[in-house]
Amino acid sequence: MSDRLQQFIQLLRTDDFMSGQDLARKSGISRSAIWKYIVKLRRYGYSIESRRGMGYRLTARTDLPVPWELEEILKTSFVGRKVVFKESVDSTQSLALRLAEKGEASGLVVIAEQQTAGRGRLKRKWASPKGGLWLSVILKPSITITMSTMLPFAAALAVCDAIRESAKADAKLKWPNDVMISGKKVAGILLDMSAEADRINYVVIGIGINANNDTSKLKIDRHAKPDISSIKDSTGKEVNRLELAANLLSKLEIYCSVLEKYGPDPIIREWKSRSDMLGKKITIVQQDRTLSGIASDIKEDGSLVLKHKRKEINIVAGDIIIS
Ligand code: BT5
Repeated sequence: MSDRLQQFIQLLRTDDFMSGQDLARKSGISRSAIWKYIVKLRRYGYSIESRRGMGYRLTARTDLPVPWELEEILKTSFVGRKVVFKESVDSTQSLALRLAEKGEASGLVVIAEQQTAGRGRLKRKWASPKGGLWLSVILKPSITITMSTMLPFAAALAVCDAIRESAKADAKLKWPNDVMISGKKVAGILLDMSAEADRINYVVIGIGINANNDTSKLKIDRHAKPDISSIKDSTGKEVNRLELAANLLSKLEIYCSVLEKYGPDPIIREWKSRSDMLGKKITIVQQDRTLSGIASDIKEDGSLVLKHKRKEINIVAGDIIIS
């Protein structure tokens, strides 16, 4: 986004209508290009009133987390200080991985208004139409490879807290990486990592939040459909995605630095306090087996302890159904 467009938005923000001529003069954009800028901003979700003989006036700002708006409200020191925004992309995760491979710094965030090939864990598809919040963050944390299993937990905490704050919804956590409202999945987390010997080169944390998208229209695997929702569908109100994203990025920065400084304990403690599945009867669906029992604890490595026929079994992967 050029500085010119940013300046253009500043000019439109003034209370009065501004003529095309004045806009052109003050922004340095040619008169013939003014209309193109107006169309572009409207496409990004800005409401701009135009009146014959009077000019243009900004009546509502966008709620999309575009870099120039995020920059104004972000309170982080490095996460989100550089943002790549796409109206449409195959997957923010794939793009962020390519950028990380090229040497982009820790904290870079890729955000898309929609994804055409969004992905979940185990190469599953992640439906990502307009209205949601789809983003990936490059991080280079100073932690051991073993401790990296805690990163999705730190990210889930950040998502949970950001939803609680920005949407005033009672978000809860479900193992391993789901964020739920009223028992329905509203967000998921994905972790990709590049490491050598005992050193992490970088990780890319992908976060998908059904914010204002209509989940009844999502094209996803049939089995998961009854258990999913969006923030809007579950609260009845749209959430401001710009505020949600800013909140999320600052909490992600905080929880990752907690992990770096103090290790897994505080992350697991906070995670447990936002989850209501411990002590409940659950069924774990894994690729080759299904197990039922009581979810009894989360261990330091992020594995779930399942009490099954008087035995304790450590579960490292799987999908959970809470009875
Ligand atoms: C996840 O996988 O929950 C991780 C999702 C991560 C998505 C983000 S979006 C930004 C970044 N870029 C990407 O390409 N990905 C990340 P998992 O637990 O495996 O859940 C996947 C399953 O959830 C699918 O098999 C579907 O059944 C279901 N699903 C698909 N789209 C969904 C949606 N929008 N909301 C809820 N469930 C969905």
